[in-house]
Amino acid sequence: MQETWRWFGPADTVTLQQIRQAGASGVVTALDHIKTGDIWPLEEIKTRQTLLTQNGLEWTVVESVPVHQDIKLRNGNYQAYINNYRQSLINLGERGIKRVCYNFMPVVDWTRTNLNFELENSSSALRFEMSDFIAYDIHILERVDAASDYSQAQVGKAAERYAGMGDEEKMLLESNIIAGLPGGEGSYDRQGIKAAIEAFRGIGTAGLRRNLQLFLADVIPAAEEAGVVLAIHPDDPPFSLFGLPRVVSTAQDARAIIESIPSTSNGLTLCAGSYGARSDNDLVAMVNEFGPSIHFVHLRNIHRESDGSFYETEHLEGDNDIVGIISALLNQESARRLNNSPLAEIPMRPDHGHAIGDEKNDPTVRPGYSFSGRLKGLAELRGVIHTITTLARRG
Ligand code: DNO
Repeated sequence: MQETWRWFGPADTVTLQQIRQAGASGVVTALDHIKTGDIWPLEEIKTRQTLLTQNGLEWTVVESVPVHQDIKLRNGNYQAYINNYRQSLINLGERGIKRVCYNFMPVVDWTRTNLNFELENSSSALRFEMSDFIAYDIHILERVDAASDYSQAQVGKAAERYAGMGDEEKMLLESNIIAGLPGGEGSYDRQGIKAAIEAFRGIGTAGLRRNLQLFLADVIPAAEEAGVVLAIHPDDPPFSLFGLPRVVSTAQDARAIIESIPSTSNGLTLCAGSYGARSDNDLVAMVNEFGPSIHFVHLRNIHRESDGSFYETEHLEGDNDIVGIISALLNQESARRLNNSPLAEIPMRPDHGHAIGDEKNDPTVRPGYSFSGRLKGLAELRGVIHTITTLARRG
């Protein structure tokens, strides 16, 4: 597997030199300054790529070329945005950048309620607390009919939670949920998110799924022509938020996407932490089943709780069988090598890390994207990969 590292561009507090020192050879980055829906100009792609090569690094994966909400809704300017998307893929292909991650989550990208969840060793992790989210939805956002999307027990627990919250806690919860996390697309204020949710009201799971398929039908031929593979990122968390549908949450969802347009360009990002937040997703089985379609991997771990809450654990602790997932991925790579696939080596990045040491209270460190936390994760994952490949070589 190729070790990669997510970099948020020249404004990132982590330098390219640090990324090399961490041992990664590839960078996962995006032109986040370009407005969602606009074309990524060839020149700008080249500038970013040159900067990386000058520092001894390769631009391995684009994460993400965001999909405009009009495309997800298939209204407004969606046709123009789709044309732009195709052009961006063609421009990336022209520079030899072959892997593009994207997602199809409506309104909010990845979402957590607590960005500073203190662990026993006093480092901090990201957490999604179900009753906090529901308390926000019903009592702070006051989304119309929100309570009807939850069970009575959930509503009761959320009411209790809300009653115990101070004003500051409410404000922090709101900003954690709606202000947007690193690399995420949506950043809203309260009115803005209400309007965005309203726009998706009534679209339903079938509608969103159809719009995804139509989008793929429109862009996959361009991706193929450009020699680019797309890798859809799962919903994070992998269940409905704000009563809205999510269509990339389960093995069944992934299967439906792959089968809708059989093409190497129509692929998946295996985000272990996202799919793994549901106990009914068997990640090792998913790697075995979807292997040839997996073009990018996010390795991280979570601890699940019975009410749907979870927090991000150490990379080798938690409920995901990371060793099993990596073994299955390495088998997949061997199979690809036998077929002389040009995409044999699968890029992985240590996804998120705890805020440890000085980075814990440093406001310039992006939530989940500390240097030391990810460095620790990468080193541990590298150890697993090294062990498995060494033992396999020895037979
Ligand atoms: C979180 C990330 C997401 C992801 C996008 C993909 O850490 O995995 O921001 O990059 O949702 O489109």
